[in-house]
Amino acid sequence: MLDKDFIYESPKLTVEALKQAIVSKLVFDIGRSAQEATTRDWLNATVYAVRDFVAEGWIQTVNQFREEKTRRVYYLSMEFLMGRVLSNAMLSEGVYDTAKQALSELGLVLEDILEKEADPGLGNGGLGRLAACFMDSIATCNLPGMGYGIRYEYGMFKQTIEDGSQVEKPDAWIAKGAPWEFTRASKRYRVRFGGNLHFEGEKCIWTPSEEITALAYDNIVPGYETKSAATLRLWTANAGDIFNLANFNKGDYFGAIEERSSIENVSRVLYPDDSTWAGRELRLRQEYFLVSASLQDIIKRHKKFHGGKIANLADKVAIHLNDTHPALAIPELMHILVDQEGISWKKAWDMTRRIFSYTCHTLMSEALETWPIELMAKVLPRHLQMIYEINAEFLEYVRTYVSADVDFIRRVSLIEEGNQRKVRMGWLSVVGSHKVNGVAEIHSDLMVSSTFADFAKIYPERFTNVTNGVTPRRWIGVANPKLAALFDKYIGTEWRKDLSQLSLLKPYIGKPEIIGELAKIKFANKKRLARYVKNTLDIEINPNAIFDVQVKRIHEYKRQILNVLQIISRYNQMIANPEKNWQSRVFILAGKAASAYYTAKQTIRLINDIAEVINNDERLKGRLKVVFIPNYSVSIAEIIIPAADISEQISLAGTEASGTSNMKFALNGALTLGTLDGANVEILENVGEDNIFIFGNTVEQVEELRRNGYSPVTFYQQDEELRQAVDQIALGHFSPKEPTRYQGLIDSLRNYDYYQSFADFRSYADMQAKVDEKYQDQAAWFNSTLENIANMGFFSSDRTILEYAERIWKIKPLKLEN
Ligand code: GLS
Repeated sequence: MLDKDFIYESPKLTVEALKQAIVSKLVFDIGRSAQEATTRDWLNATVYAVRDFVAEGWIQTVNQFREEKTRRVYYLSMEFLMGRVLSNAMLSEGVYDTAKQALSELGLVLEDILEKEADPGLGNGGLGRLAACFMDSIATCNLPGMGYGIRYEYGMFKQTIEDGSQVEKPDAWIAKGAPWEFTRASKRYRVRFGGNLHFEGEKCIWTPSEEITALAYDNIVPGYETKSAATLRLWTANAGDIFNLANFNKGDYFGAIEERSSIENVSRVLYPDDSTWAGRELRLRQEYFLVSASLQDIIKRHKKFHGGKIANLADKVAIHLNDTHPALAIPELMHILVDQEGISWKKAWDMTRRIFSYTCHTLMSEALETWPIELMAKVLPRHLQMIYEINAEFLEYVRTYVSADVDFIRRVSLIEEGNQRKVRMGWLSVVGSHKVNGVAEIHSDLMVSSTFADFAKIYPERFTNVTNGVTPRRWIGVANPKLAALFDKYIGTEWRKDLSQLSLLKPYIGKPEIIGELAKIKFANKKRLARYVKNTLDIEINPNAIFDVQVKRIHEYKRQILNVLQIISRYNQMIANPEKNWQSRVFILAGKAASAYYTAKQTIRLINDIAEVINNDERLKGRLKVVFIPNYSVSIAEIIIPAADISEQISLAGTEASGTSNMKFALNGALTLGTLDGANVEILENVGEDNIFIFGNTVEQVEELRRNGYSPVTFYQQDEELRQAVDQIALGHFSPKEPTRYQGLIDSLRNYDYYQSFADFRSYADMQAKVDEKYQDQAAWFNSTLENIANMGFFSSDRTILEYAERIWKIKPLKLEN
């Protein structure tokens, strides 16, 4: 038995020690000699060596949380879009340069090794990436917190472009090995589904008919320059030793493992859609799988460290619902407290509401989850029954204290009536939480004035705003090392942990030296992106042109189509007037379309079709290029974002809850071209109107247009440039082999244009002209860039997470022992 006071002395992090560690991992953990090792073997050996250093602090943090019995937060999310880990971990541990040198002495190039790391795509877009930034901030701010998610075997699909169209390929990321994770063979829980209910007196007994096992894998999330590290626990469905011997003996080999595969399907694949999800049973099962395994784990841990006591759970535990996806945690906790722990309903409900908080990430009605009653009754009968009880009590409260108006009651009921009755998960999340927040000021305001207006009357104190943020470690430190070095030179290194320090750059505004350096860094990053584009797409782009970038999921509300219309109109003007001194531009787009979302897929095809025509038109002399970069992911974002001059954030006002790429771009010195939507509004407030290009209708104007019967065709008729662009698409100018390819798309725009692209076209195109004009004066441009950066300190996920900690979770950063 190890002495309690035994102290593990980690080796000093010299180049020599790291070299030894890497080679030792290669030989003893991977079983390869240096002579036969592949780059992937070296990657894994390096990961194992670095992981040792991180693990030490991690174990210490976990122990300290345990000993201090601190209140903790558990962040439940169906998505964590973590990105590659190694370079971030090395920077956090301060061993980046040491590792580079160690590898170089072993005859290896660090950058080649980093490129081999898989980029786990366990999320769709902003929501999942935000969860990853939050984990990074929880660790860096020494907060007692832990994330829970699903270890999907297949992450977000790989996007390839074939003949201009998106083709989805499976992303079997685990197959390459997941060297960061620790398998927790002893952390396994039974998750049960189906069956029936019966009552014994007052007591409801659930007899499930199916059972699967959830197995834990722990991922360490290192904090920056702190010993602290957070845990992200991901669950895998495991069929254990289920094997149908009867089938096997009959020679039915598939039958023998059929049940096993159907069980393991629960953690097989991430739903590749975050806004128009398919209402399938598998998704419901996935959500419950996450919730049930996580809650069992949370309660087991709590009891272990509080002498088996559960009564103080709400004092010690905060659970956060990342959107409605994990909302089943509310009835699940009630089920545990009432059915298993024998706590009274009233007391259990009081505890539940003190424990949960919920973030609403979207106001798109199709993204607000509802589950058909029949499905819920089949998969989770006890939970449905509990939801009915919660609803009855809630409606009773509303009738007594708020309003007896039948229509109001119908609207707020957790059960949607109609041909098909459904459970409203957003409503359940509000009723079962003590705080509900939106993710940017404008979004939180709209949340209480539209989607949750009735609930804001019932629980006015429950709603709040916490504006999103991003981690500067990844989005500047990893993605843009040259810019990071510039900051270090002028304002010191603290900005990585306190982004408000960027304001120390303000005295340098207008100083030619720093502005010149900024311009050089941007140029170098543009050259890096140009090389990537050349290597992957064989398209030459000119780093002296404006790099105008729109990268995000492809969705009608994000209005890639507005960008396309403006590009075509620019193209037409250049062709009509080729001798004019046109500002060179490269339009760069990237993003995935949900596999069943036809319009989004058509949009990708259209972008590639116009790229084909424009890029090959010699009359333009290379002054206009359009590039669609396939398979947008965290690691591709790390190349694109630092290279952007213009960040396109052009969603229809009132539709993008926050956006977070807008923050990453501005921090990397791109100027925002955007509508008054989401966090753009707060970016404008921070950077000032001279340093941002704002256009388009406001939320109020959008609503007024809708109220008065918006007629896109009127805008089409009035604006000749718009009309020409629209007609060209409709008549097959960009798809000569199939002239009617975009007929449907254009008909829908001309007749409905739900996201009002036509209404905003003119002000968008005019603002684009102002961009050209401003870019002519390079000194003024880069001065704006600097002013932008210096005013972006608010948008750190550390600030965001500390707001959650203080105002919502009521948890405090830990003072770490050295
Ligand atoms: C999203 C929103 O669409 C984004 O605007 C937001 O920045 C993000 C994180 O809060 O959440 N909601 C969603 O369902 N997917 C998102 O990216």
